[in-house]
Amino acid sequence: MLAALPLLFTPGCRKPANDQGDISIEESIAPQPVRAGTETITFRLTNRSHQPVAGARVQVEGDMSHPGMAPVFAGAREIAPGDYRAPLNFSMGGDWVILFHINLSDGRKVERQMDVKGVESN
Ligand SMILES: [Cu+2]
Repeated sequence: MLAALPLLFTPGCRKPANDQGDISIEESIAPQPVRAGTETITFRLTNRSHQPVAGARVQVEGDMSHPGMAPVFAGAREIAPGDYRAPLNFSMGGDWVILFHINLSDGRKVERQMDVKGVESN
């Protein structure tokens, strides 16, 4: 699974264009600027009709692009229908890629990703 990660580093993949394109994700991260340590990732899932997608189980994974670095994981909590939050521990400064492993309540699986570049070192 980890060996396949570089294939996900394709340009423009923040657009929900490829798989399961009816699910959109809007994400933000706080506090800013992003520093090494625990940051809060907040995201909203919506469907094609812009309705919130509730009841998804989401695991958030943080990866760095250089070898020898273990990924970090966090489970997301749904704080309102379609709104989710996860505390993710950025274990070092640098460029990160966040993967959202989304299990929808209807059983479908969706993957989304977010680039977080230039995380500051502590
Ligand atoms: Cu690293």
